[in-house]
Amino acid sequence: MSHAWGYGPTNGPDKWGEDCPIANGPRQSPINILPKEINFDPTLKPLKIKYDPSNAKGILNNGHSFQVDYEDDTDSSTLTGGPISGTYRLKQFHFHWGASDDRGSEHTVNGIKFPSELHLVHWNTKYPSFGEAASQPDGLAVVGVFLKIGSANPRLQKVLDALDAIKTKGKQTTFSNFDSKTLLPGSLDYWTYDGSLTTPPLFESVTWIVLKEPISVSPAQMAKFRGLLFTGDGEAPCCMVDNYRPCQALKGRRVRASFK
Ligand code: SG7
Ligand code: ZN
Repeated sequence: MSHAWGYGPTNGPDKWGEDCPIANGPRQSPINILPKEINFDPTLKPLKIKYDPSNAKGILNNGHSFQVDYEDDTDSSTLTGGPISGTYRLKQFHFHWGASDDRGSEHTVNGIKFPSELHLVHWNTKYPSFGEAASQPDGLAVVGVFLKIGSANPRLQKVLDALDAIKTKGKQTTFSNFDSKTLLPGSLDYWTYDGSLTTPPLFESVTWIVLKEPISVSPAQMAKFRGLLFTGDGEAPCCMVDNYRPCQALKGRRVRASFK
């Protein structure tokens, strides 16, 4: 791959291994979740999420997705409990989505793709920073939430309304007072397994926590995601769609469920 990674035919997931040999490693993500084969683990604790809406600071088109960034210099927005030990701080959230409603999620359930998947990225405060945590086996915890087509989700609207201001790669704007907890479904039941970042550098540093219950999004709201561009100002415009990595081999890993 002689150019930057992306999701196209010449720089997409099939080519990432050329620059990132870990692409074929033992704990890659995402995976297909087969609920019937997953054991309930009664030792798993409930997730504890404490988010401070005043920590949201900006929203950025990074050329692969868009992300809402949080101030992470104190323990004001944290994830604890669940499968993790210690305290993980919220760094950012972002989404993956398809060109149409029949695909877009990274994880799948019984082979079924959802139109989008939200990722809330947290880092383990036993390390000094996100950057240092990102390559450690217990460095990151990402909460994944599926989006399914249904009624319009009013809690997504503030995020979607900000997208006009960050249409092209590299654009960012302030984004404050947003409670990301409002994006979560009613139930925090989850599946969990040891995995990786789903984009280069594909570090095997993520404890994945995938929520069972999807949140809803309307077709018109999904269309709004697809109005973003992978490209920067002055480049031939290319719509930001299908920015998901396909499922990777389980390679003997055990997936556990927090619920029966
Ligand atoms: C998105 O997914 C971005 C990345 C993120 C990546 O493309 O939001 O964030 C940045 C800072 O570029 O990478 C290290 C990281 O969080 C992979 O994250 S994911 O594994 O949760 N999908
Ligand atoms: Zn992601």
